[in-house]
Amino acid sequence: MKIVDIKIYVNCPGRNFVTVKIETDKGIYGLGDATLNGREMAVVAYLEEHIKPCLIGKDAHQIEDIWQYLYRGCYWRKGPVTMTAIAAIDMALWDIKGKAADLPVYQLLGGKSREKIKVYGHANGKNIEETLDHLGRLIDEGYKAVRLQCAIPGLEGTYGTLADKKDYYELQSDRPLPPEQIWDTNTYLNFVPELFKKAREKYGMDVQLLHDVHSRLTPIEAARLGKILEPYNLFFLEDSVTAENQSGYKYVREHTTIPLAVGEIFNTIWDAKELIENQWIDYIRMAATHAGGITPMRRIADFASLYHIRMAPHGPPDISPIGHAANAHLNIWAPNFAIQEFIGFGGTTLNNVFKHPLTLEDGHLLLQDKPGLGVDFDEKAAEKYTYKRSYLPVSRLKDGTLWNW
Ligand code: CS2
Ligand code: MG
Repeated sequence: MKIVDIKIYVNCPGRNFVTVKIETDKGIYGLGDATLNGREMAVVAYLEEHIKPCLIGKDAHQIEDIWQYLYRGCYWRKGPVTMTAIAAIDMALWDIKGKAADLPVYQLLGGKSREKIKVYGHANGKNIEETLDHLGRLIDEGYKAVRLQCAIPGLEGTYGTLADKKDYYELQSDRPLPPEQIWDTNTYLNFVPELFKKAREKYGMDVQLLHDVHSRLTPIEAARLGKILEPYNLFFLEDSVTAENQSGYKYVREHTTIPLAVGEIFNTIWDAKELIENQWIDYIRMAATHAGGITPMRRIADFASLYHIRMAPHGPPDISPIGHAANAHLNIWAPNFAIQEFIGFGGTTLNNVFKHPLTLEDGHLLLQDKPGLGVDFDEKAAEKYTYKRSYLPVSRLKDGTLWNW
């Protein structure tokens, strides 16, 4: 089965998405997600100019060899742009193989380890009371696990909080330049324990609570936060420290028993190797769209399982339904799957463009049995949602120092 064309679509149904369609001489096509929030057009260029010419005429069934050709065959390896481009090709090839075999992709991976996929939602607010009200609504909707993010008093635009929706960056689509936000670690560390104390007082210990620090602490600050939060029994504390220096997590691990999660910005297994081998973390947050696709995610899941580490794939609204479907097939198969981040997709416009096989029920995602990934993409409908350059925010300390956003 020969690849005869590769089409790349950049659309903005609520927010920017990049979609890859691989067409074959047998009339079967496959879809892949190439969305990299804030750097979409870099991935488009990589696909159009550097990947597409090499793949026309290749056998679409040769998933592994094509992955090695695109990864190992490129002298300049790794990186989010490269691996997101490779991921989209890889997802599309698995989609094609599933359609050709008339089987859902999870069957090609080895079948089901579970019938449904446990998820966690996002509760946000401009203060603790609003955040806890949102938590209560999500509990009523059936979520068993919820991430809490609350604006920090006195800090403009804290990560993950809804300022009447326009600032919830994943859904942002008209941000011509990066907005700047202020961060202050001391204010944050003095505030956030109260959020979880109040959450437990109001809702008890059953609901599983999570929190995303978004890489803003040093290892010893993260260790301090972990210790303070231990009584509130979090499911995990995410991205407490940036992980370019993986051994930073050694210092966090030595001081606290809070479960640690990291990895949404990792793009190859090498970004996580030390963390996994030393069991410095408990959950790995890598997901198909930014980690090179389904092919490497199988390897990462198996490697992590040797060290008691479980899968908790990244799943914000800036991963398209194709990327979420790829995660879902991996989650149904992976013996060491734990939890999937999922807050739904960015509104009705998105549903005009993507038809996906996922339904949310009682805090779990159900994956409809369809051949391949089970997603469809309406190119015609997508045309009217034109790409708008949009940036993620930039973060600075009060003295102007550029900080991790
Ligand atoms: C966040 C992401 O969902 C998460 O855990 O870290 O929403 C992240 O901020 C966005 O994907 C960035 O585009
Ligand atoms: Mg995160």
